[in-house]
Amino acid sequence: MMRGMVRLALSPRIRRSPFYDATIAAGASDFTVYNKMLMPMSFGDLRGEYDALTQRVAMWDVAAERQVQISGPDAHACAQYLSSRDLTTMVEGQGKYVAMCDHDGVLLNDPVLLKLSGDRYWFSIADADMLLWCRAISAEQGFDVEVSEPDVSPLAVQGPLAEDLVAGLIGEEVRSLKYFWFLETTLEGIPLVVCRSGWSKQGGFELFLQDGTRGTELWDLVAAAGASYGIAPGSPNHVERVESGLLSFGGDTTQGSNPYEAGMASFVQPNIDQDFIGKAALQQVLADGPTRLLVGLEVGADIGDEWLLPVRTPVLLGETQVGTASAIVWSPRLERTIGIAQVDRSVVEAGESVMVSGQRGMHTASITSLPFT
Ligand code: THG
Repeated sequence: MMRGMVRLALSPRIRRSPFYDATIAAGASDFTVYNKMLMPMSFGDLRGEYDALTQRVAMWDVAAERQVQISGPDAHACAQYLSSRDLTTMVEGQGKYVAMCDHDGVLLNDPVLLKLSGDRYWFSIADADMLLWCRAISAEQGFDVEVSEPDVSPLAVQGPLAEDLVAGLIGEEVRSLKYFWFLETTLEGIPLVVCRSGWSKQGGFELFLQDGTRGTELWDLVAAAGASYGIAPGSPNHVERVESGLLSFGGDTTQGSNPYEAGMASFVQPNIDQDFIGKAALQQVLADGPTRLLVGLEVGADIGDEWLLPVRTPVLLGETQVGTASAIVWSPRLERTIGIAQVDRSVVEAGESVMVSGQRGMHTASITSLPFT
């Protein structure tokens, strides 16, 4: 069924999630490697997984979204220096979507940052070695912090029925959590952080398991509580995230992309008083304007399942490559073919139509802003 099928020889360097056994038992069929950990990509029925996510509720092993913990007296200063967003008003129990950049303003990661206390933060990271980066930066800056990867593994519960399910399981207090805010609790003695978050626009929570020996137990509790809601196992959903215009770091971005080229302009504040890595470079990008923009594509062809998996394909204007499409999908919600691409700003601003290549030839596409409506 899946394009590009390979067999992956497992070695100890490829880590197992605490939910690995449970996902295998639930029928996980396809995995990727993310932060050196196996992450399920499908349970064999991508359309069924999309329907569960958008109509009912889905559960995803996203343990590969590892945490980089910054703890100690300088934790706040260190977290701020690593983030291109103002953290001064952030309070305990709050999370924020932030960009982490290098000194040239290049996007290194797009984590959700959780403030557990005044001296303890978690960067919940996308796929890149941020532990090394954070350790190096904190040491070079002389911050009085410890940088570690704690035993923490998120399990996402996403979909229109997710809130009822999690409220029944954890307690009614989860209903009043604002986006990316969280509480600490236990479920049958399993220590959890429960956060209103997740990589979909269907609503939901992530249960951050704080004891890696109890993954199967947590998975089974959620699956049992979810049975009456029609819960199904799934994974971060390629089609829904394109419909919702959510950034896939490392998928939509290329080496050297800055946050403005990744659609993260509203999460970057280069003109704040605080110093942070890449500040001067980002001020320059803001002044000059980015060279490329992350945009939506409306593709004038019914491609069916031609592009079931994320693939990169050139975006052309005449003979010239003017961008790269990182996803093209058939949208069941919009009933048309849509995509996400990085395209030269001049082409976007001129309102040009472009071409993208598919397995069966070239398709015309018009450029639109994200998210799709
Ligand atoms: N869960 C956890 N950690 C993660 C991810 C996750 N870390 C990496 C990656 N995924 C982070 N990526 C995103 C991208 C977008 C959103 C969440 C995580 C998101 N964005 C909304 C938007 O762009 O419209 C809202 C942002 C806002 O308003 O602040 O939800 O999945 N644990």
